[in-house]
Amino acid sequence: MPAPATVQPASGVTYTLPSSATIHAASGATDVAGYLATLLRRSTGYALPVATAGTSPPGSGISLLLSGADAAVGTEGYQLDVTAAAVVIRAQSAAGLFHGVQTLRQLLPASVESATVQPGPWTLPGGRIVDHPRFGYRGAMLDVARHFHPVATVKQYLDQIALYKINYLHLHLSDDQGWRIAIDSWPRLATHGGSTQVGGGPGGYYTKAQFQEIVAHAASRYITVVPEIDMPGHTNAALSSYAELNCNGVAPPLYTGTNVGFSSLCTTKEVTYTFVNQVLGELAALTPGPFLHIGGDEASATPADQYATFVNRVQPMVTSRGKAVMGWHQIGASAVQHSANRIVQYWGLSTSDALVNTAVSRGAKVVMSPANRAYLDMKYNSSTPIGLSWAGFVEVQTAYGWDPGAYLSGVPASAVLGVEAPMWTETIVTADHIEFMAFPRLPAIAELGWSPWSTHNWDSFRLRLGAQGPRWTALGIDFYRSPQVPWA
Ligand code: TNX
Repeated sequence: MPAPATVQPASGVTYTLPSSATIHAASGATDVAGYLATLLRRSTGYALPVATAGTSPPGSGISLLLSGADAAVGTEGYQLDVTAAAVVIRAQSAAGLFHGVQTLRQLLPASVESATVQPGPWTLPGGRIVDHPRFGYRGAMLDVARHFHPVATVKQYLDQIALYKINYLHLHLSDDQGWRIAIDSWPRLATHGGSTQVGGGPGGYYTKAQFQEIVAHAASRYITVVPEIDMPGHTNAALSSYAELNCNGVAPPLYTGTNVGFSSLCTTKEVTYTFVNQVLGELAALTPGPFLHIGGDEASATPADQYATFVNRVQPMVTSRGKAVMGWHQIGASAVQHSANRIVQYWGLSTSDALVNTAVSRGAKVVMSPANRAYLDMKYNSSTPIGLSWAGFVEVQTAYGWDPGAYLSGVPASAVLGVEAPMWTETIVTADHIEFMAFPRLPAIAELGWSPWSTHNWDSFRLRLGAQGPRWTALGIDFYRSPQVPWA
């Protein structure tokens, strides 16, 4: 999970990890080898020393090599060979090896995920997998604005989404209810704007050091962080922090409800552009990844002509820092210009969208997050205790049953950069809530992003998904036991 591109089982062949095994790592693969060793030591209790490998596999143990892979693996894929004597993962990049390690985990018994030593034996089926992703962007989004989620929760979510070869984490860092990242040039954004959340709890924000800690943890899981500052709407927390950002010069109170579409930066004031430019400058400096997300959704409190003027002025503030603009698909409005390598994120309910078509005709790429399929904050059914239902109920089969490459009319697969599963947190307060809403739907979206469409098959998917249950239990993940899935 996700289904590999090609699998050739070797019938009757198995490999059993001996207690004396060594992990051999090519130079450039030692980080991944260390990650694998840490993971396997916990449940096997074996020493599993990491040694430097040459270019050819040593014939025993587990090898992670950066040469000799089938060319089909590309930049992010891997080749995994399991014989009676050894396990060898080959890739063209450390990211490819990391993805191969996720597959290796799933070939071992579920108890390999346990935090304490388990009896084994640690046996895997023999064969060859040659695997690579369908799409380059496989994302998850966490809204840390409606309810603040501390660094430890974000790190744990990163560890969980990495299991399914997700490679982007989009952090929704600002909204009406909270501003969650320290900005030196506008300090009240965090100290005042970050001081509450939906329902009126204490909120919180990330210092720059904490944000960098998240970025670094993500990088150790081969995940790139996409930070979002939502504008010109969804900005009450900023407007409350600085009176001058309001057209009437009056700061509104902080907001702890769940309405949308009532706030707007003052698009006719020059100070607004100084503000946005400084915020994006500081954010770009904290972001090694290629994208800055500028939001742009539900700006109903901004007149349409001013919306376009605003986005047209903001986009160059992103590209001048060497980043590409990402935004919700409303930035596809025809009065808004294209900007280099722009990404529009589709979150609508329909299978055709004029704004997306306009953006694509000008060269934009699309990340697919249709709310009635990919939103992890939608309830599973009418009795789900948390979540929203404005886009409908989203059971596992609904989350799985669509093709991101052929979903929107007029948007060919070649214009689709990938998929993203957003988790809005109006009702999602704890790490446990995040797990319950993400599992099992996140793996469904991850498979749509990774696996070739030729492998798409609900009957196979639900069986493979059911087999993940004991792994989640061993990992302490509290998941929704969908009646659509035969849980192992
Ligand atoms: C719509 S989707 C929103 C968010 C809400 C979400 C709740 C989008 C771009 N905007 O502001 O949190 O619905 O599901």
